Amino acid sequence: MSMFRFSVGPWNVHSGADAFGPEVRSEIPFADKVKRFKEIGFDAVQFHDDDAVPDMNDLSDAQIRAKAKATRKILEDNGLVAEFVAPRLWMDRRTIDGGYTSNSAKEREFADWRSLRSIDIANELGCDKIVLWLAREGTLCYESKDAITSVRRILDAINKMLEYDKKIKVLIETKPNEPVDISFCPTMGHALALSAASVDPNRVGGLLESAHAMLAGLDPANEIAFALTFGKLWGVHLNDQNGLKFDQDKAFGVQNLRTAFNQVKVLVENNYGSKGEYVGLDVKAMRTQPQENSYRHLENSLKIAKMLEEKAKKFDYAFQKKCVETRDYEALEMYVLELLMKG
Ligand code: GLO
Ligand code: MG
Repeated sequence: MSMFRFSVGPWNVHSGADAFGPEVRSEIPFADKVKRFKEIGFDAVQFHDDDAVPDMNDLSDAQIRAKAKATRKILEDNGLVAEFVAPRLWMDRRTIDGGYTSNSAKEREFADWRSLRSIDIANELGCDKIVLWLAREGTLCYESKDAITSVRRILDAINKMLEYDKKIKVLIETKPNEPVDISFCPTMGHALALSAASVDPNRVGGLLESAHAMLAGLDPANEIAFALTFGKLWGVHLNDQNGLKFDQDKAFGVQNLRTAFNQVKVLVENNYGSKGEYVGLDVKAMRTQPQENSYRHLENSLKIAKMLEEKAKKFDYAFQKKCVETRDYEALEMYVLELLMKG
């Protein structure tokens, strides 16, 4: 039995379009995805604001709430709950140059509007977490934005959210690159600095995505541990990545099994989830996959996470202690590899 509860976003089942080619699978309706998520073994769904309320830019605040309520009904009918809502601040023409850090005051206003509506949607969905993936909060041209002003603008936006709703929590999902090569909030350390500087540090934490840490050249297990040290790990996006390439969102553990193991191990050791946190996935099927394999990467990731959880629970701490005492790290390393490779 897993000690974890798992979550997934509807964008994890997608048509396979990439920067170099169009869709290769057909879009699956949201309600169908939700039904399959439950069957596969998920407990909660992650949302972008417009996953829950499509075309929200054209709706009044009241209409947005009503539509979010209807989405909640779909979740409830399938025995699922919402984990978080993330304002999608990277798709609209008004966020071409970023949301909170856009050089245009009007565009920053739009970003704030989407953020506050995300809070309304979260309230209707019955969750208290807002995730900020700061996709375009950075720049492609260093001299085009003042870095200090930009960091302050991100902080101001977070403070506005905290003030708008006194119960909502903000989780910063860090990423060093893509779609911008120069990010204002690339790592967990940056997220926690923003948390500390906010008007309510107790309500600002982090969400660590494995691949994002790797793309920063960091160890995801250590990024997780860093946030756990301060009680700030409120979400994870487990996935995998083949080195410093484009953002791949590979199935969890398929590329770097030992690193995946250490992520699960640190979560297990620290009783992650005991305060209601979910183990979230953020994985994408390979573009080569036919329609009938639309969910296979999710099934595999879940299975791998649970298998690694079992391995972590079997970890021989007495042997580890002995190895540490004699500084026999070769033996310890071999033990870990055998633990992972033996059935
Ligand atoms: C992309 C991000 C993205 C976010 C999602 C929720 O690199 O990982 O998938 O996790 O938009 O904020
Ligand atoms: Mg993610």
